[in-house]
Amino acid sequence: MSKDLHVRSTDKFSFGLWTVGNRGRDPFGEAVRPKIEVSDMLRGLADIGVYGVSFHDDDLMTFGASEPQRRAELDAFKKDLEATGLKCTMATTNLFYHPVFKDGAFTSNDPQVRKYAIQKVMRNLDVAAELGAPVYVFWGGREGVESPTAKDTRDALSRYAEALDFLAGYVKDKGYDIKFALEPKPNEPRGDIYLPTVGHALAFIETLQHSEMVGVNPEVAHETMSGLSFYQGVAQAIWQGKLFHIDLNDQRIGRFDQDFRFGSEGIKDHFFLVRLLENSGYEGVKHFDAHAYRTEDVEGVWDFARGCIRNYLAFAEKAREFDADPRVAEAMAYTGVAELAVPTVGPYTPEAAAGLMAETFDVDTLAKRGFGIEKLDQLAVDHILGIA
Ligand code: DIG
Ligand code: MN
Ligand code: MN
Repeated sequence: MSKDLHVRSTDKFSFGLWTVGNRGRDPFGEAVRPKIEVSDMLRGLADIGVYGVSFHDDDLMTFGASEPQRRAELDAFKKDLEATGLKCTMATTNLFYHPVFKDGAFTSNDPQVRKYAIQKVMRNLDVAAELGAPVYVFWGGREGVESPTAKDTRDALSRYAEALDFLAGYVKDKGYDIKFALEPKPNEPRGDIYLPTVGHALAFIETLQHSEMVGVNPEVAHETMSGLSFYQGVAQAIWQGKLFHIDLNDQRIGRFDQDFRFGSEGIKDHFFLVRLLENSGYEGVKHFDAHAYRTEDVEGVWDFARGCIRNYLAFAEKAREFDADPRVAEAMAYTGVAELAVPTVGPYTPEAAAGLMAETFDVDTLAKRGFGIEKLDQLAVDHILGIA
């Protein structure tokens, strides 16, 4: 009998409309599932304890629709939110599906396309503000190249920064309570995508005019595609106060963007990721940007959604058990985990430098120390496997 795991009010799980709405189309095959109406999505998500939903403009309002039709579609969504109690926790723009964006949106070589992209975001920022979405994500899926001859990267990054600065100015001018979160990805659909990793994005943000309102939205699959540790990228984003949102899913390294159910692949990685999110004071939503296997029918889609939540809750429970285990505290003390939190020399002063210079170190004895990390890591694996 599977163990019951219950969603807590503090969990704040959220899903993109495009996740449970994914119909299973892929580059090699047609859709395999019928369209799920937005109202049915919201009811289904509310039924499994979800807190919020996110959307691309075109997920919600028909591309190219008249203002009255957009308004009608938006009002219907607002009614569904009210009926289900779900919050709108993030909004974003589809700047990747329509052929007009084939050479990029903010970084298209065509200035008319660049202007249209910025206008498309402005229109959806108005919608995001109306729905109370606190975070606006920018995933630049088409911002990149196949051939380096096509764009001077320095110009592309300047246009990217210019667009974000202009849009941040729009948000401030309108008085919207919205923060921006950049979502890195190394490639796919473009041969190379700008801002490919959390590190690139964090460095880029510091060049922006309103950097204080711009953070990152790291995605498990994307950082893993780069061969990097998602956990380490999230930890640095938290350390820099820039984890504004997060895309949880799963991925096997060296493959296309799989967007698997959270917890279906990286068991140990996600144990430590969830422990970090739970212990770091991260107050944002736990957003799933994933979709069911193409093999699934609509019932399988809800198995997928429940599985994302179940796995997060399971990792959170195991992390609590791990941190409550006195053997773990003892092993951590031996390893010196808490010692790393102690400053080494503190701020520079000539006196501190002179004092350090005068110190002597018994390097041979220091070199002999064992840190006991095998024992500590095995305790983590024991807890993950339920054999602690
Ligand atoms: C893909 O990982 C991207 C798009 O689905 C969307 O723009 C963003 C929102 O989390 N993730
Ligand atoms: Mn992805
Ligand atoms: Mn994503």
